[in-house]
Amino acid sequence: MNKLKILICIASAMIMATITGCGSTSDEKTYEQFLNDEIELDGKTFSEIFSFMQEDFDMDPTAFYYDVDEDGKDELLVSTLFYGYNIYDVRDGKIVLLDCGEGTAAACGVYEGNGHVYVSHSDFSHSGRKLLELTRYDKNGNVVETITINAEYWDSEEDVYDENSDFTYNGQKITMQEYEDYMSSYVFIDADSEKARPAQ
Ligand SMILES: [Ca+2]
Repeated sequence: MNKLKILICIASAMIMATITGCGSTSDEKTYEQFLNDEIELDGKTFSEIFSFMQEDFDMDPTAFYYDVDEDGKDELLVSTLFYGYNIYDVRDGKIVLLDCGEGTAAACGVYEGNGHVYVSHSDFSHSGRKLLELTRYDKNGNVVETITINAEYWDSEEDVYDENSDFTYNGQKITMQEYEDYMSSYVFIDADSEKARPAQ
């Protein structure tokens, strides 16, 4: 290799390192600015969005990073306890809300299983039903797969399911064993999970 070729190699390696480095650090910087109330989302700061946590539950939300859409870059997850997670992504340098809970009947979470990461909406807190909907997003926020795994037992006096309850997977009837096999194949992701990183 002559001198010029070596120089070109070094120069292009440096440019690549700068581009990749800037890409990930600027996303992280945007999340940090959001967490520090330095930027707003829809006219509200982080503290304003989550002020209900102090008012209703007398506690602060916990925030952590996890790659929810499998693009190699972490999203910001903010746990709101009863409503589950608010999940934020950075697109074109701006913070966006990818998904969130809709009350306790559709609390938002994240599961890993079936070789993928899914955003969940679930109702495990009301009687007569355990409903789970898993949504897989791509990096642009488009839904690429949806799975529903439900158990319904409206007439159970003890509020527990048994072999005679209604179990479905994507609307198709399944057995209790199949239901439990599906449920145990998905692992819930929280701030203590292996690939999660604390955000504050
Ligand atoms: Ca990601």
